Parts: sequence; C-alpha cells; structure tokens
Amino acid sequence: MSAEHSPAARTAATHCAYCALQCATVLRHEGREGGEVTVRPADPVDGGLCRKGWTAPEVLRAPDRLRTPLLRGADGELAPADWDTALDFVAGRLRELRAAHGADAVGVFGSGGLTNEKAYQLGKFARVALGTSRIDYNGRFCMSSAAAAGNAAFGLDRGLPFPTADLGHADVIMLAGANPAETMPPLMRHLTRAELIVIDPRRTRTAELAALHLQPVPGTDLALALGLFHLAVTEGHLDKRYLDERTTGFDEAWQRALPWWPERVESVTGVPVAEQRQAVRMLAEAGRRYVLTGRGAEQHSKGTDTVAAFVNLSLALGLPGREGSGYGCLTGQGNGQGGREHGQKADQLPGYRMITDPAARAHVAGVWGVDPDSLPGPGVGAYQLLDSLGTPEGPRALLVFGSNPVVSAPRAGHVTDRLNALDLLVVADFVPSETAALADVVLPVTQWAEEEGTLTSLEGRVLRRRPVLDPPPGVRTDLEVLHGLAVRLGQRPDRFPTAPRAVFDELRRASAGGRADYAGISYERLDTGEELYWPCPAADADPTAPHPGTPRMFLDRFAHPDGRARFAAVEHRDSAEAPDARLPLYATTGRVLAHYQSGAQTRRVPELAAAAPEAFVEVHPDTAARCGLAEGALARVVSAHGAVVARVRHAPALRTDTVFVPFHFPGAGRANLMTGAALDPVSGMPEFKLAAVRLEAWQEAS
Ligand SMILES: Nc1nc2c(c(=O)[nH]1)N[C@H]1C(S)=C(S)[C@@H](COP(=O)(O)OP(=O)(O)OC[C@H]3O[C@@H](n4cnc5c(=O)[nH]c(N)nc54)[C@H](O)[C@@H]3O)O[C@H]1N2
Ligand SMILES: Nc1nc2c(c(=O)[nH]1)N[C@H]1C(S)=C(S)[C@@H](COP(=O)(O)OP(=O)(O)OC[C@H]3O[C@@H](n4cnc5c(=O)[nH]c(N)nc54)[C@H](O)[C@@H]3O)O[C@H]1N2
Ligand code: SF4
Ligand SMILES: [Mo]
Repeated sequence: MSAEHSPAARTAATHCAYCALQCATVLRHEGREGGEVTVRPADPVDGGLCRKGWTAPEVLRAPDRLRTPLLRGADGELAPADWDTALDFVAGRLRELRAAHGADAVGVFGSGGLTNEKAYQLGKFARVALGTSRIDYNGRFCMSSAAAAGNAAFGLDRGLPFPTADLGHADVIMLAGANPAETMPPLMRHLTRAELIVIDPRRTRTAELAALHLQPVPGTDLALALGLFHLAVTEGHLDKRYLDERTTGFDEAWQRALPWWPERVESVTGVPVAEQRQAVRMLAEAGRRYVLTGRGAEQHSKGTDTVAAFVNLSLALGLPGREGSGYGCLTGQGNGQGGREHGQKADQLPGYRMITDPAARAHVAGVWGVDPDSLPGPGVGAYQLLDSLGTPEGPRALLVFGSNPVVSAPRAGHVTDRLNALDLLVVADFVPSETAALADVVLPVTQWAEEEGTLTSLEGRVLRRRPVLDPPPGVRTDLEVLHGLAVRLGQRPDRFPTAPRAVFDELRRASAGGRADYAGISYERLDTGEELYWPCPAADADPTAPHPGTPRMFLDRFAHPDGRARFAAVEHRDSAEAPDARLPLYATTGRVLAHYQSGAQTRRVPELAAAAPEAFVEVHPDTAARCGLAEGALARVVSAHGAVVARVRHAPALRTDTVFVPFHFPGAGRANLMTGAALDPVSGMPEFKLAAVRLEAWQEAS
C-alpha cells in the first residue's frame, strides 16, 4: 500500500530543524509506527532546502537516539533508569547542592536552538525554581557581538530589521565575514541580483560569486571598516541630510576614522588601496545597498567594535532605516533571534528586558507571581560560566539544554576539564553528544518533528513549528522535563505548564511592553498564515484591528529615546594573539555545508558524514610545502592552547599566512582545542576566529 493511501499518514507544515533561515517545509509521515518521515520545501518554486535540511529526518531515527534516561552508576557507567528515578535524583542533588553552597551553585546552559517557549521557560526555571543567576547560553558564542553593537547603534537588536526577501532587490550587498553559500544556501537566491562585495580571508564559495573579494588578514576587519568609512567621507559620499536628521555621534566617530587613510589600512589588513576604493565606490554609487555581517567579523575579542565600525559605514552612507537599504547581521541558529529575547541570557528577562532594570523586574515578577526581590541579579557570560564550573566560586552543578560545549566552546580542553570537575552534570538531548557522554544524568528529549512551538527567524518573523509524529516511547519534551524538575523543587505545577501554547501565551504577557514585544502574536494568528514580525504589541482599543507586526523597523525613527541612530567612536586594536616565530600562522575556524555546529546531529546522517567525514585543515599549497606537508597528510595544528589533528587540504586561493579548520568534529579533531579564551569586553564573545598556530606532521600511529 502506498503512503498516499495509508489511513494514518500525516503531514505537517513546519520549518527546518537547523539554521536561522528556517526554511518552510512540509513533513510527511507514513503513519505506521517507526515509519519513514520525508521532508520537502513548502514552496519548491520559491526555493529548495540545503542538504542538511533535506536529510534532517534521518536524525529522528538515528540508531543511537536516546530513548530512556541514563544515570551514571557506581561503576562509572551510564545505565538506563526510569524517569521518576532520574528526575528524583537530579532534584535531590540540586536541593543538596543549593542547601550547602547557595542558589548560584547551580548553573544552566541554554541554546539558540531552543524554541521560544523552551527558551522562556528555561529562563524562568533558572530564576524562579532554582533562584540562580548563573544562566547563559550558546548564543553568546554566536551573535552576541552583533547584538551588542545593534543595541548601541539602533536602540534595539533584530538581526535583519527588514524581510530577507528585500535583499533580492538590492544592487550591491557587502558581506563581511559571512559565507551563506555554505551556511545558508537557499539565501543565495536572494543574492543573485546584487553585486556582492565579500570580505573573507578565504576564497569561499560565496567569495567566488562576488564582484569584489577583499581578503584581509584575520582579525583586521575593524581597521578595514574604519578605512572604508574614512574613504566614504573623503570621497564625498556622506549622506549629510540623513546624518543631521537621523543620527548622532558622527564627529567623534569620524575623529577615530580620520587616521585610517587607505595606505595605512592596506599595511594592517593587506587589502590593496584600489580594492578599498572600489568597495566604497560600489556601495556609495548603487541604488539599493546593504551591509551585512557574519561570524567572521563578529567572533573576535573586538567583535562588538568591529560590527559598530561596519554600522558606522552604513550610517555614513545613509542606509539603515530606509526601505531598500540597511545594515543587518545574519543570525545563525534556528532560534538565534528568539533565543536572545526571552530571558536565557545572563543579563536579561523576557521581552529583551534588562534584569537590572527595576521596572522590568517588577513587570516580569508580576507575570510569574513572585516577589521582584526574589529574582536574582545578572549572572556571567557563557565562557565565564563554563570556566568557573567546579571552582570554589562557581557552580557545582550544570544543566545543559541544547548545546554541546565539549566540541563548540572555546578552549575546549579546559572546558572539558571544568565539566568533569562538577558534582553534577545533567544534559537533555536526543543523541548522545560528546557533552552527554560526560554527564551524570542524560535526559532524552523530543526532536523538532515531534513537537510544537515557535521560532523567530533571522528576519524577526515568528514561525510555527508543528509535529508530524509522536515522540518515541520513553522520550519527553524539554518543557515536560522542566515541569518535572520544577515540581520536585517545590514549585506549583501550574507555574510550569507543559503545553507550548500555554507557555507562549505567558511569554506574550511577559514580553508585553518590552523591546521585543510579542503580545499581539498568537498561535491562532500564525495558524491562519499571517506573517508576523516583532515588535507586535497587543491591540489596544480595538481587538478587531490587531497590530500587523513590523516587517521593516526604524523607517520613521530608531529605538533610542531621541529616535536617532548612534555612531560609535571605535578604534582598531590588535587581536589577543599574533603570529610569531614559534607560531607563525593565523588559524581561523568556521563551517562547511555538510555539518551543523558541533555536528552532533549531522554526523549521524550517513550522507553528510560521507561528504565531510573528518576534521581537515585548509592550507595554501606553498605553506603546506614549507611545513613539509602533502595534501591528504595528517597535520597537528598547534596553538598556545592545544593542538588539533586534521587532514591537510590544499586551498590555492587562501592567504598564505592563514589556515582554516571547521569546528564540526569531535575528539582530537576539535578545532576548539586550539582556540583561546580572549573575550570581547562588551559582548563576552570569544576569539573563535583567530589563533596563532604552527603546522606539524602527525603520524597516525604516534
Ligand atoms: N552548514 C552550516 N550552516 C550553518 C551552520 C553550520 O554549522 N553549518 N551554523 C549556523 C550558525 S549557528 C551560524 S552562527 C551561521 C554562521 O554563518 P557564517 O558566519 O557564514 O559562518 P562561518 O563559517 O562561521 O564564518 C563565515 C566566514 O568568516 C570567515 N572568516 C574567518 N575569520 C575571519 C576574519 O577575521 N574576518 C572576516 N571578514 N572573515 C573571517 C571564514 O573564512 C568563513 O568563511 O551559520 C548557520 N548555518
Ligand atoms: N571554533 C569555533 N567554535 C564555534 C563557532 C565557530 O565558528 N568556531 N561557532 C559558535 C557558534 S556561532 C555557535 S551557535 C555554537 C554552537 O554550538 P553548540 O552550542 O554546541 O550547538 P549544537 O551543535 O547545535 O548543539 C546542540 C546540541 O543540542 C541538541 N539539541 C538540538 N536541539 C535541541 C532541543 O531543542 N533541546 C535539547 N535539549 N537539545 C537539543 C543537539 O542534539 C546537540 O547535541 O558553536 C560556537 N563554536
Ligand atoms: S538553509 Fe538552514 S533552514 Fe534552510 S534547509 Fe538549510 S539548514 Fe534548514
Ligand atoms: Mo551560531
């Protein structure tokens, strides 16, 4: 019998399991238990899916899918346990640790991969059920620099403050440190009309499509952006009227850019003067133009200032807050946008409110039914949190929801030691990730195709996730896990509902009046197919005229009280490390098409694992030869922090002073074994994109 005629066959209109593009998909389940799930793009004419999206259903049936809680026994091995035993054990240990060491002895690590409902509930669980300030999430490692710069410049941070499709009408787009041809392939259909200016030390697939490719020394984008700003001014491209009417702070910012004349910029960045001029001319003379940043510009110890410098450039040209032009950050994780709005960040409460703001505390405490004074203060950023685990000042227990820091955190060798020093590590996941393998308790949870909720895409649009099949027996949702723990910690059951819709309705109230206002968005509206972008406040007087949401922000005013965008007075500075005689090369890190993040999901898809089976290092052939390394040989990429074992891959168009290591692989191939712990002072972003290294030959047997 074909699936078409199977009475129990189900379909669901939902969105992809992975990145922030959140491609619309239709899932189909054959119906019978254990039957196949297939995925197709919701609108095949409008655009397909990338390879990860097409193969995502395979993770649902991964042979090592977690189906029962695991508890580490006296023999040191993880062994199956029932849910009551596992949750009783966790709650009991949390109570003991809190009683002995105080509420901050328990830490929580969340994720930009969690739905809005989970992210909200996790933040509430930490502040109300645990009373801890020690919560942060992997988004700190993702767009925190762009978020900090966006908040400072515009008064509000929404990655793209315009619909993604607007890019399709652009004439020129500058991409600073983004490789969407590999990280968001379906986005490329919006980038075919525009001439692209790509800034990347590597000649990526995106750079190959560019009209102009600038190849700076890693870690020098700030100098480059200051130089482009300088040229925009000296070549007469300032939009003076826009500056007067819509911005403040130009003079101070210009004073800092003044000494960045083109020849000096060339000497620091390696980008020839002629190419700098061409970039500015292209951007200045085009009709519809955008400046976009990705992780290549942002994941530095000066990431916030680097983004600010690109924002300065876009303000000088009058781009933000106008239809048909703008600045944007290409947010990465599935719910990277929503994940930073609902309170899993150390310094935040829902609605993108600050936890230090008394009015914000009072509002959210009111929704939660608790005393505002009972809410903890701000905690610390993700790296500081991981770095402090198991130390006298740091948490003794950590609960991880949706991250695999053993692979993805900077200075991963050290972070692994910190995780091992905990009294209690609890990991909720659906596969035995490298981090779950270290845990004392592993809690098996549902995957995207088995659950419902909402996610907020990179353009600030709220999307519905819908289930196409029931979870396997023995598996619970993250919301059910939080409920089970909260009740065991003495919370009223109704305070931690398990129905996503109920959580979303509470989130709406908690966000009402905040910067990221979801009050006017409901499952009902979304289910009618309405396209809703936040901010979307509640309808005031007339409930028949609900707020339409805000696809394009800042058209009339920016979100600062005076309505103006702010230039930032930023200065270039060196990265934490520089090559020297001992470690003569720059190493940078990033992504390849076939794998997602720490690879916990995509390494379990045979087609993707075959496409990218092991860690590799891209090296210019001359550099490889100088290090005595043939293509295909194994190399050790050695930094001051550790070494990565990776297979040499020739990259003839790469800078000869730079190597590239993707971070998707486990064990000795972890790129983060070589990254250090330098952090951006504002955002807490680690320096993922730069380490000083040397290459050595490595014998497999050695
Ligand atoms: N296939 C795939 N797609 C993904 C993901 C994935 O893991 N795999 N993850 C998702 C997530 S969470 C994110 S955050 C996005 C990230 O999306 P991108 O930002 O596009 O990804 P990256 O590869 O981290 O970095 C982009 C580029 O920065 C370059 N770069 C390195 N150092 C520098 C530098 O100093 N300056 C400049 N200008 N460029 C530099 C790298 O060579 C790389 O090509 O992708 C999302 N999509
Ligand atoms: N060197 C280097 N390191 C990097 C980066 C880089 O460019 N270079 N990029 C950084 C960036 S931008 C990011 S976003 C991070 C990402 O790195 P991680 O935070 O490690 O993200 P993932 O690999 O997506 O980990 C998600 C884990 O959670 C599980 N999971 C997925 N969805 C859910 C869910 O809904 N609930 C629960 N409980 N579990 C779930 C998955 O199975 C997986 O094991 O890596 C950062 N690390
Ligand atoms: S681009 Fe992102 S959302 Fe779209 S199919 Fe690929 S991983 Fe999924
Ligand atoms: Mo990310």
